[in-house]
Amino acid sequence: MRQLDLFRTIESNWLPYDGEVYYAPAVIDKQQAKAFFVRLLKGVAWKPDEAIIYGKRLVTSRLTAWYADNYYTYTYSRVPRRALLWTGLLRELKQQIEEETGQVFNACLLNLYHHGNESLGWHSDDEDSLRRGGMVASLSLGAERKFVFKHKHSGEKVALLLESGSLLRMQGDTQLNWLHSLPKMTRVSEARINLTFRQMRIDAVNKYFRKP
Ligand SMILES: O=C(O)CCC(=O)C(=O)O
Ligand SMILES: [Mn+2]
Repeated sequence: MRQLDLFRTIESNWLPYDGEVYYAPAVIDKQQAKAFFVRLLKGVAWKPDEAIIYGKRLVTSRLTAWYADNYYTYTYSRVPRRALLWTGLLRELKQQIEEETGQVFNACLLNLYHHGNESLGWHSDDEDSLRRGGMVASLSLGAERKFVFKHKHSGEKVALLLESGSLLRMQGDTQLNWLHSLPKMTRVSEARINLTFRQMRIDAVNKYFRKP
């Protein structure tokens, strides 16, 4: 497994083939990251995540929220989620990430992990409603957590640490060829908030122009 490499720059691709992942350790300084963390903890409509697996409805202790430009419905793990509209703070963060990446994002999925026992299993962000080959820009705030990629065919793994205030960009064929996961880190007692800014295909999502 590839591990942290001190000689990498923010322009180095972390994946050896079939995808592109770039990591910038400090797009937001640690103090500011902490302030954003506290504001998001209070200001986001957090809810347990749901999945339907083998016909059973599972509810996680990890919390999530889904915000977008419009009332887009995003379905993953077989459960549809209708977006809330951006809050002022989320709009501010979105703008900062757009300046950083040169991309435009129309939606954001947030995750709140209360401690290292909460995790996210292997998956790709490859739903039809996402722009194929588009960018997923992932901002981390709070506890430092390991993040792992696994190639869908070779099984090769690449691991990195996501620091508070860091931005991970996944683009190109990454979602097509690689899975990713946030494994448990039982010794971590602090919480972490992750924001993945996404590019939804407007033609593929339901739009509700009046507040439901
Ligand atoms: O928490 C993370 O860093 C990853 C989140 C993620 O992969 C997702 O929301 O799809
Ligand atoms: Mn993901």
